[in-house]
Amino acid sequence: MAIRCARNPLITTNMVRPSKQGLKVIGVFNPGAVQLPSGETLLLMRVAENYPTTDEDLLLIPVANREDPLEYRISEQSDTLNFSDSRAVTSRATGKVVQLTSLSHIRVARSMDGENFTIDDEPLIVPTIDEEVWGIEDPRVVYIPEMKKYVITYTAVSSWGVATAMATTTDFKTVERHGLIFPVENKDVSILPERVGGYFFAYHRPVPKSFGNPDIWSARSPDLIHWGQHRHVMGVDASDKDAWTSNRVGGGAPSVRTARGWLHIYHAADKGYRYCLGAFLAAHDEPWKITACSTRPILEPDEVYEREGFFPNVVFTCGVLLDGEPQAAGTDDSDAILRIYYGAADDKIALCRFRLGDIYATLRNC
Ligand code: MAN
Repeated sequence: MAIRCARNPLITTNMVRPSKQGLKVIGVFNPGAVQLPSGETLLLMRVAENYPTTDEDLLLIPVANREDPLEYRISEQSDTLNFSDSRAVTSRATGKVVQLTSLSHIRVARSMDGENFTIDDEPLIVPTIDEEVWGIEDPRVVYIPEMKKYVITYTAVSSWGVATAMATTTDFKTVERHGLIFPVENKDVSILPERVGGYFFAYHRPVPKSFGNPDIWSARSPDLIHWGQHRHVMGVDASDKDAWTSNRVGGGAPSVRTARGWLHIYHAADKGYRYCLGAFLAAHDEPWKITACSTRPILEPDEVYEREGFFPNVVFTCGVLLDGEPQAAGTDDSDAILRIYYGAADDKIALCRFRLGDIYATLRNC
């Protein structure tokens, strides 16, 4: 029932100019998406870069606040460091990440038909503050009518951990930064496009360390900066070690208003770090209450471009658009088309479409 775009993958690394001379683009993925009043579709893409080298034994990693790359000699350091995860170098002693293998920033791609994109040469947002020196990742974007601004939430990474920062823009050429809104370790933050009961709502994904799991939570805020009244929304399936949601769940793009509630497309990973997408509906007036959800994935990494890449077997979305005007609660919007822009195997961007009715048909009470 997922209708993958025949042009997939829509955006690949060779279409993206490096942000600085000497750097190489190794991934373009996990984009946020927004449709402008002109009908133009904008993607806010995560672009990952490192320094190219012909020496397979050498890793040259850019860091935001330094000119020269960090050098890792794999053969010399493999007694103490583990290089098996393409995304990060970890310590063999502690199992903790000591360095990511690339530096990400946020770049805009623009399209009138939603499939053919022109990519800006310059980044929209680059890592700047100390809490971002290992990169900024996985942007979500939503238009907030009362502010007349687009609000962007993105993951900010440093040796201190993974946090979520916020920026706003009106023109997608310049941004105003608002600093961190959720401290470490918390990511996958998406904001509802409307206030509910006078408050803004966000889904977020803290990672508990002593016990508990990486689950989806909600929070509310009077001003998008101060967040409180946190509630647990959806958890991993801890009862089945092989479940597609057994390892982690996390929110995707800002929810879209449908006739049946707020529709949210989320990701889930199993113990083998295979990432799939699922959907849930939440009540219009109580977005922390899930009324129906997927029992099986709505999108799985089946195609070659989803199975093979920088980090294999991943479909991951930060950008979902519902075509047409939202229908009133209780009406039938089954024929409306949902576009899901997603990262495939952590290095390219793809698109799939769904009839809303086809998603509804898969959801069960949970
Ligand atoms: C994490 C995030 C994503 C990434 C997946 C799969 O959840 O860092 O950016 O796509 O892992 O690697």
